[in-house]
Amino acid sequence: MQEFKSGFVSIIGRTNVGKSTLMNALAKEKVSIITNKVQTTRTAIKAIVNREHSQIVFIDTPGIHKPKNKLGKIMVETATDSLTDVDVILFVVEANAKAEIGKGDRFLLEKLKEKKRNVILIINKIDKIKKEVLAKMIETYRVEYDFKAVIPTIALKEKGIEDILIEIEKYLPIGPAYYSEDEYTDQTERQLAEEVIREKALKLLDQEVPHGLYVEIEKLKQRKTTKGEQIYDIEAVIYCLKKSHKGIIIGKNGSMLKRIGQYARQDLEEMFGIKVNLQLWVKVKEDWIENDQIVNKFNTLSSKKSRK
Ligand SMILES: Nc1nc2c(ncn2[C@@H]2O[C@H](COP(=O)(O)OP(=O)(O)OP(=O)(O)O)[C@@H](O)[C@H]2O)c(=O)[nH]1
Ligand SMILES: [Mg+2]
Repeated sequence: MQEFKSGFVSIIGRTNVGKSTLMNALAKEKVSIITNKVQTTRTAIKAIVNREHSQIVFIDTPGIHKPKNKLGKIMVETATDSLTDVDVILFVVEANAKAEIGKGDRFLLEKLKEKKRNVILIINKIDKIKKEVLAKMIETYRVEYDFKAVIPTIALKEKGIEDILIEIEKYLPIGPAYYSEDEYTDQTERQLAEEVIREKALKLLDQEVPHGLYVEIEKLKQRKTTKGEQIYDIEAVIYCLKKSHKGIIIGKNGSMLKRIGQYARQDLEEMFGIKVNLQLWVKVKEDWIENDQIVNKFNTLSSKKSRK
């Protein structure tokens, strides 16, 4: 009989390479939010994948970038901290036409060399390059590090996903499941809702406005309507850095906020499988991005259940 295995797998890489897209594809669930903007993921987010002979706990992490504020610093720390105490690391890089190793990737490679862990290199977005370039990229990286495997993927189209799962299983220790089978993430409904609202704001807003946002759910409660239907009442505040940003988020006659709310509600209804009544407010909290008390709550890695 095949013995059951379980373990933790950290997904790391530069910002915007497709880590969250990859994790959602691995989990077959929307756990982490995705946008085409940099620095989308802010905290370590777990997705649990149950297989016949294993349970794999993935940790999606904020992208590596040059931090410009305290929030950024905490984000990069969260990502690098996640390299410790995991069984496998998925190092995700983006396919590029020059087959080069960029600065951010080089920084991570050096970190990986210090850690001596099982590292699988994922070359994502291979839909953007030619086959010859991919071969060159694999070679360039292989020279730098003794990867357990190199797997090219198109996370967006869920290509290469099963290969990753099979490869990871080889390096997991024998052990029981950490989470019960019906759990697919460690995030609460409140956190999932906050992230979905932030995703829509990130997607709809431009320039520096979306990066200065954070969302807080103030109310999340189920109720029965007069028709006997179950509905979720969700009230949330979108905090921004400046008064001028507040105006942009609300938009002309409230049009922007309405759009953010509409898109978020659609996703939330799908996610929770129940009707949602969503109300959004916008408030200014100047300089929160440099405020220790606020940004420290984004450093979730140490405070959350990891190994039991
Ligand atoms: N062409 C292409 N685009 C992809 C692929 N995978 C992801 N993307 C896109 O890349 C962008 C970034 O994806 P994310 O998953 O948010 O990237 P991330 O690495 O989690 O980014 P951060 O959280 O900011 O570090 C999105 O627009 C995705 O749709 C892929 O295989 N091919
Ligand atoms: Mg992400």
